[in-house]
Amino acid sequence: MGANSTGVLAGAQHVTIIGHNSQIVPTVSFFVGGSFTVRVYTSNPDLESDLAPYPGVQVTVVPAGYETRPEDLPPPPYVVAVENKDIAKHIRAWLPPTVAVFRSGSEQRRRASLPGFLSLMPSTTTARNALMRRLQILNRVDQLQDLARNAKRPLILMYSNPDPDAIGAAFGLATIWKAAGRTTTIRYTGEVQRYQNRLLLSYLKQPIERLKEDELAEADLIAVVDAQPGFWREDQPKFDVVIDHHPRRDDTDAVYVDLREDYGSTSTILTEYLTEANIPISKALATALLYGLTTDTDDLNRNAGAADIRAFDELHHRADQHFLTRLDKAQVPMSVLDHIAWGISHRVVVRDLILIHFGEVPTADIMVQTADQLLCTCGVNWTVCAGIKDRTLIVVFRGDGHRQDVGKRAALAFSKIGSAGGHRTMGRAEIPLPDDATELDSAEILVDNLFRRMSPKRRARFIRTLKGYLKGEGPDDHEEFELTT
Ligand SMILES: [Mn+2]
Repeated sequence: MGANSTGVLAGAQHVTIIGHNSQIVPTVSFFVGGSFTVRVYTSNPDLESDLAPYPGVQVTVVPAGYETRPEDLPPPPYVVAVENKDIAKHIRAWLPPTVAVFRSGSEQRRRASLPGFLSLMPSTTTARNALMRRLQILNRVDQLQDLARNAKRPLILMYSNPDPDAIGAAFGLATIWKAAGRTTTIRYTGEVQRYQNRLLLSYLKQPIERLKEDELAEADLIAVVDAQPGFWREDQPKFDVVIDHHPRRDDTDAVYVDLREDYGSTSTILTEYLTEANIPISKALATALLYGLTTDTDDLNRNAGAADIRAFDELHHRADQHFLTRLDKAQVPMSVLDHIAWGISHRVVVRDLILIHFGEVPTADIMVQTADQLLCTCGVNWTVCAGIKDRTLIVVFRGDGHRQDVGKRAALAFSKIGSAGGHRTMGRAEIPLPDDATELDSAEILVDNLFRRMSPKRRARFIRTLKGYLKGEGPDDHEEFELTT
């Protein structure tokens, strides 16, 4: 890549090198290779002929000691190529005020010498460690591909209901095996339940299906990703390959095992294999791997380390961002919309709180979705949504965690009469209703426990309002307006 092709380097096509040490010829060669024009000031007259073969290099011989500043010194950046500290100081004194002053050679040399100079090259140790890491990964990819070359029917199995990380990792491993000339069957043992995961599978257009009875017996190379053989409590298949980031189980054993507990996702491991081995990552694969990585690490906020951030960097420009946005936004089931609408128009606002009591609900998901959605209201720091399911009053708390701990609030209000708790931004209480309690009585239980310090008069007004809402009409049924074909 030419230096002109990137915006970052566009302003630095010229460099001035000052000195005479052994690094000067390789340094000039380095910059000429990047299409830089190079100006050299040196006390060594031989360098004039040594550097003659390099195009775009202008050499000026200066008196030894570098005590006189040349009149025609170009603007920064500068590379100082001397070993002697005093001479380096003399040269630094020539230069205008700038941060772009390098010392030739690697980091190690610089540390042992002078402050105030940037290092031109990473240290040999840094470069060597990066290469060793890469060689280890390449060795792993060789092992994996050898296994595939010796097999006719490779099978990747995902445990139970596959999540995005398992799907991304399976697709990644199948791609590595495809590069070795094998077509891999990808299967799961449970069901794909979450809407997002079904959407992902239909987007990927890969034949990823539930395991059929004879497929396991027919396979001659079996891998598990994002799980370990011990996850199967019965009928555990005999696995040849295990790639996972869950804590190692004592009984995990296979021909090929790669377990990285310090990685945020299994998709990260597969991304490393693919990028280091230079195996092309399609848009669909990048999308699956990135979705696996970001769901497992909560967008790099949880259990994410340097490897995960590197993988994110490799994937995000290759992935289908519009589809990922769709996956991210698709959170509310259609059937919940009318309940959210009812909730919004029957809300009670107490300072920075929105409280809604739905009464009897078909599913507790209604409270969860509504509490999540209404937290986007300006001036609202927490939401509490209650409802009754199976004679249990379920109270869902959501907060921004900024000024309050809703898990603590949930516990404080309801732990004496039911199970209650959570963490700073999410809480939940489940209170079994007494046999004789009606839907209307549940409003009293809710308000009396949640607002113990409120004056009885205000509390009574509060309860009256909620009861009024519960006696009114419930959510509309919008089915007739759906124009789905
Ligand atoms: Mn995972």
